[in-house]
Amino acid sequence: MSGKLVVVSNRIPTDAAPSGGLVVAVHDALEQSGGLWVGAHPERGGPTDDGLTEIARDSYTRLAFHLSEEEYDNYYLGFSNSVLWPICHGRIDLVEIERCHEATYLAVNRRVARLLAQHIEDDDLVWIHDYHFLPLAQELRRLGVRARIGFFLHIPFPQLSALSTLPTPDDFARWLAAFDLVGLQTRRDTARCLEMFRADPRAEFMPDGTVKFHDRVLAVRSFPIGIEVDGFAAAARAQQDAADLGSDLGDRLVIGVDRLDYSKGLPNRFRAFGAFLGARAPEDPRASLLQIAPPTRERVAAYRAIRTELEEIAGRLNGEFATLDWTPIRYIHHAVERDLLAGLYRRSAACLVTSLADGMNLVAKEYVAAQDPDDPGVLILSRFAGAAEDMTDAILVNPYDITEMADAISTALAMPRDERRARHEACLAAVRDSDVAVWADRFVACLRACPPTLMVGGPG
Ligand code: ADQ
Repeated sequence: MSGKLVVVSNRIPTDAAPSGGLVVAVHDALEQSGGLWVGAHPERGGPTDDGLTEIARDSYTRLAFHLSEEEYDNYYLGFSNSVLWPICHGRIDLVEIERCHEATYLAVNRRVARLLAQHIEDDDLVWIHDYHFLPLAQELRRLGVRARIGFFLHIPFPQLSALSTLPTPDDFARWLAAFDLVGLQTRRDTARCLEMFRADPRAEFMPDGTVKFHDRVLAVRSFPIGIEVDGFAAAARAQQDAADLGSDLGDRLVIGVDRLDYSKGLPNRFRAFGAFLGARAPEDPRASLLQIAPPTRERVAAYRAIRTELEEIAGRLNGEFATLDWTPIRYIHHAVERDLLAGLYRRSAACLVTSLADGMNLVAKEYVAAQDPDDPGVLILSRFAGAAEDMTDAILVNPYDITEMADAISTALAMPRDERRARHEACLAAVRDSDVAVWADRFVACLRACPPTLMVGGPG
């Protein structure tokens, strides 16, 4: 029998009843096993070396570490989001290397390890999430932690050549090798991770496919993340029954929902919608694009630039195509409440997901789950989103090809009902296979099955 589950993620829910797919799945897993959830305190500026602050205790406990303003700038906006995020998303042109950012990233991980280690017993399972904590297992091992430690990377695994952009490229493999299990979103990401170890003279492949790295052995597997399918579908149905979701949105609504991030391919999406508008005959029915994209990480220059670029394109296209009673592109800059979002998906004839790189993309899965199976809308999905690996019955597009995306919009809006139903059924089956509860159970079971860690310390 294993001990408790210990989860570490940058964001930690502060509500008694958390909402949102991932948060709900982790919450449910912790309710079953009891344990701890550790993350950054939502308010910055508290004491940074004063232990972990308890923010909730029920069937499990939530603990937070504090970040100073400077740490937030250097660790979160700096190394995490101006080095690791662009490297993992194939945008090495946007990497901003600052020695003090890297130093703070390592220092925050060292401090979190010190605060966390006192709460971990040998038979616990520790599950660490995402690129903010790549060196955390190495730091925990240095402190003598022997528990099984797993890592899940929510974003794409970087290409080997992009890793050379890191200030100290050899660190990446060493950080990962301190975990017992490395979980990735897709088979493609798993192949990239194994390729990195294959190219590393410090690594050796074992007959069972695990990787030996100095004195440690780790497993690398894919665990495609999903959503809470039934809950989301029920919310979409309830919205349709309960509310008139803006009748002035028009009949042929195309929806896009994203954080405003350069990885989501938004400028090309707008250009493709413009090309679709340009190609339509005057007697064709009108279609509108509803784009919901709240800005994030606005203190990073690349995020400010994408916002300006999008506003320019939307303004230009509306100037060219709008009429007194029709605005072809509606662009909303704020988050929309989840139930309303579910209803908007259900009301939309098509959804555009055009990521240039994306770990999975949950919007694609939410859109499919929200549809009326009898009269479903059509998902247009970038083949560079992790979701495309299993949702092959969506209309798959190359997000760099404006004409192909414009054609896909026409095809989706004209698609006969039988074809829409058949494609939707196949996509929904893929979404069900990766339901978020299944995802969490599979990861935890796989971590529990890892052989116990005999040696601590190890490399570096
Ligand atoms: P994200 O990059 O944030 O996630 P995504 O997977 O699409 O991308 O998840 C976004 C979530 O936020 C969805 O649940 C969506 O509904 C919600 N959301 C986005 N914009 C919203 C808005 N304006 N209003 C309300 N809700 C909004 C990262 C990785 C992804 C990976 C996930 C999960 O980049 O590739 O799929 O983690 O692992």
